[in-house]
Amino acid sequence: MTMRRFPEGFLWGSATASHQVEGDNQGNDWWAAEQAGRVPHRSGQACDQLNRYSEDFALFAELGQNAHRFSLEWSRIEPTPGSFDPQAIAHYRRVIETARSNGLEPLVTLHHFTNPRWLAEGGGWLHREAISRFERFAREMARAYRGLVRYWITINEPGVYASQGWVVGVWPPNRPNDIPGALRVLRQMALAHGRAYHAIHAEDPDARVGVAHHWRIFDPADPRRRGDRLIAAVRNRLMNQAFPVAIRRGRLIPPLGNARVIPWLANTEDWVGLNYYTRERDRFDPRLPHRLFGREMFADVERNHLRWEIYPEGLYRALLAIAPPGSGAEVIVTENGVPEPDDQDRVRPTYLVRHLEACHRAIEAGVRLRGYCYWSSLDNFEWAEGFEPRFGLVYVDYTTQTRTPKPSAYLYRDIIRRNGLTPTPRRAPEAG
Ligand code: IFM
Repeated sequence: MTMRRFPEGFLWGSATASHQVEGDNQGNDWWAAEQAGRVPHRSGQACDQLNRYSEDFALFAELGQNAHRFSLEWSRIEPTPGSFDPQAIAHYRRVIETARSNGLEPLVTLHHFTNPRWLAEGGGWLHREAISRFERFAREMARAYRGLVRYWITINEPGVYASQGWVVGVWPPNRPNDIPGALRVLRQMALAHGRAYHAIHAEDPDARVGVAHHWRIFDPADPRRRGDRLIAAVRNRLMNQAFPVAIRRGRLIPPLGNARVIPWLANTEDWVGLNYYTRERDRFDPRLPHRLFGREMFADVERNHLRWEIYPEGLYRALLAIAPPGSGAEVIVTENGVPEPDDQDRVRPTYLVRHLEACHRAIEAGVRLRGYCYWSSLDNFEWAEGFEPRFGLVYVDYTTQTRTPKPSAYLYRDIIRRNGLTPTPRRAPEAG
């Protein structure tokens, strides 16, 4: 088999988010929930990246990467409604410039699960004005970093945010079983994305604006059972498709809205961000209305440390579904990765290669894939799971804050250097 090359100029990066790596994020609703014991773990200093971004970015560049995805912490930048902190803006300017000076193309997320406390306390994403508040923030950011940021991501995983906060209820604002709340949040976020899209373009016509969509494969537990097929299809439509359809066609399809076309919402995606991790197999269960009548079945398959199925074929399927060949859509994998405990790196090398093989097959099938960001650049705070699952290419000792690249970081570096996959590069090479 010959070398499988990726397109010229392919973006090879890794990803993080502010609350997971920065530390000391006292102004946001996650921090408030941590202090109040409404979530099980505290983020504390996390990876202290607020102070260590410069060394970290130099390390990612040394590891061959040419792109880096990270988020701006809204609560630092706009600590009270409508007043923007010049020091925080200057800080993130240095962060973006440091990424650039290390040869890392910045992919910048505006909303990655956390909200300023004032927003959360004032009704959060359920409030009608969340849309204009987010639009104002997006406009300010595009103005502040005009010419420095090409790839903007307005919102990370809106479906996950809505379901973890309002359906499962384990994330702030901790509202379990509130399905109407979740649907309203999704609808509000779609509208907020649309407004932010236009605000960013008004400030910087060269900006390329997208969303990081979480895409999970939903398959029926038993393909012969009609109920299982139905429930998998319903979940696929709600969790995977509702949001992309809303912002592409400008239609808030039921149950998000009345399917009327909102002209300014249509085509508000210059590129598609895809976060892919796993597949779920669904069984119809009439006793679980709050779980949309479905239950996940755990078949005997390869699973990661968090019990998510490892299913590389799903990345191929997700790419074809979200950016079909011939549609013209450009896509970047904005997240894909695997957790392991402690400093283990047993699963990751093979995981990485198999998922990149899936990417390459998708390119061959005609998908316009422009980049791949592994999640995560370094171990970090995994929300309700705390620090125990480690997704990083780089190990973090949280006591000393030392960083140690794992073998998979060097494997990734070698793939990047070749801009392609050799026939069987599954063994991690030595450091150096
Ligand atoms: O850590 C998260 C990230 O914040 C959003 N996508 C999934 C990752 C792994 O769970």
